[in-house]
Amino acid sequence: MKTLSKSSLASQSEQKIWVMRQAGRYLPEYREVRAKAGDFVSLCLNPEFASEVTLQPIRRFDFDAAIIFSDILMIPYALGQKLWFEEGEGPRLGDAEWSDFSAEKLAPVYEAIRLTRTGLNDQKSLIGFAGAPWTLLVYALQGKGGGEFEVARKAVYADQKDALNRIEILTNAVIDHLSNQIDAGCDAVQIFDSWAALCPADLQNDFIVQPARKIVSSIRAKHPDVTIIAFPKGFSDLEGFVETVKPDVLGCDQFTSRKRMKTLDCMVQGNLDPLVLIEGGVALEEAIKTLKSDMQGKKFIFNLGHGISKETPIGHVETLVRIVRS
Ligand code: 1CP
Repeated sequence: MKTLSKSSLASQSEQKIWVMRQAGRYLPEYREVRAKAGDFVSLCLNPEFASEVTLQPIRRFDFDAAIIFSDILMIPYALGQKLWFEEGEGPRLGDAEWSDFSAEKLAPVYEAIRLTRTGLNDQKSLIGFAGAPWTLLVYALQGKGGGEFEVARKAVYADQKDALNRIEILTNAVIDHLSNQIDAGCDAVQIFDSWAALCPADLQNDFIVQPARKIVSSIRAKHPDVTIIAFPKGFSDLEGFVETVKPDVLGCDQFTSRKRMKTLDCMVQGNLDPLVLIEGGVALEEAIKTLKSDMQGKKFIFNLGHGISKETPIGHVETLVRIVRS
């Protein structure tokens, strides 16, 4: 029985924990492999390196699940958009002139999953992931992150028909990419809608909720045993989202109240502030214990409210795992 399998989560015998962006720059062993790979995109597309950095946080912290090392921007890349990494800044995308989704271009990701499954303890879950269509759309139209995606959000109003057409292309690409990851060995998937908070109320149904509903129902129809986690970060109508999309687990950011998390009609994950993990000390111990006790009686996967920061001391992550399991 895998750690994040539906039956294991249903029994909730032990508190499960993993951390978003658990492979990354806060680990010296990651920085070493990253330097060997040369640049970030080459790291994502090298199966041996990608598998190695996926396993590093499991070896160090014994998290309950591994998440395959890749990036949400691999989907625009597979649609033919140029992708590169501006050193010291972040990922950049070229013009959004797309062709058909090419699973072939993502073959190294699927190979990395097969390698990782072989190297991972049989009991541990391996999570595959994709960006949600809305978040992918704003990156694809803006070409980079860093702001509030004003260029992309205006482009959506300038030609809403084109934007909706792109949402459909992205939705189908997400379904294909998640299915391929499951076929390669992932037993759980997470859909990151990191910029759901930037979607205005009148567009939320078409750009966020319906695409997510289609992704979840398609994956569930093909792979009924796979645990599906949705993370619509900062989305205003979480209740409506859960009711329509029906994920197995809803990821909650650090701003979601515990009262609200407890009343949502599915299992929940996340909510610890990444900043308190950087701060450490008594503040961290208190925060972990409070979250643990607040979630008593609710099916809950321990995680952060957003990705771990590169400034996070390794000792604080060790403290986190120790207190959660105590
Ligand atoms: O080494 C480096 O300098 C690259 C930093 C980095 C890393 C470690 C990037 C560039 N991506 C990743 C890996 C990554 N990205 C994972 C790995 C698996 C894990 O251990 O969790 C995952 C799940 C992602 C997903 C991802 N990429 C998201 C969604 C999650 C989130 O944090 O909201 C987003 C928004 C991206 C885009 C992206 N890729 C990288 C950066 C720095 C960014 C953010 C760009 C921006 O908005 O400015």
